[in-house]
Amino acid sequence: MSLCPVINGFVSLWWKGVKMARKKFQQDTKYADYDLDGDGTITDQELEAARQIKEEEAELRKMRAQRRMATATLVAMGAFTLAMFFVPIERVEALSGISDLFFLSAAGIVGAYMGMSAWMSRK
Ligand SMILES: [Ca+2]
Repeated sequence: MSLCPVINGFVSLWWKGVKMARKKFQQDTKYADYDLDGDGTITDQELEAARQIKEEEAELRKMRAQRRMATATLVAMGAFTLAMFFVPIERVEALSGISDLFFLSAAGIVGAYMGMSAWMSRK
């Protein structure tokens, strides 16, 4: 029976390989949603699709944030202009340096957003 330890060694090695090849997700894993077709197995294709979906969502969030920033800048420009009608003229003259800078930089932000969205839609 001198062969027995050798065979045992091979069997345990094989079993180790089998256990390593068969991976399982933990109970209630956060990756459960990645099983897109619901067959209980998360394939490489499903993981890849989930990664692409996440990337797309991140891109959409970024674009929404930029659109909100441009919208807020436009609204602020309008509000600033409207406020000029109600502010005494000497204050307007005192603030003229700031308001010039404000309008230039706000127009830059809105223009950059518009140019970037036009460039992105062409791509
Ligand atoms: Ca699946």
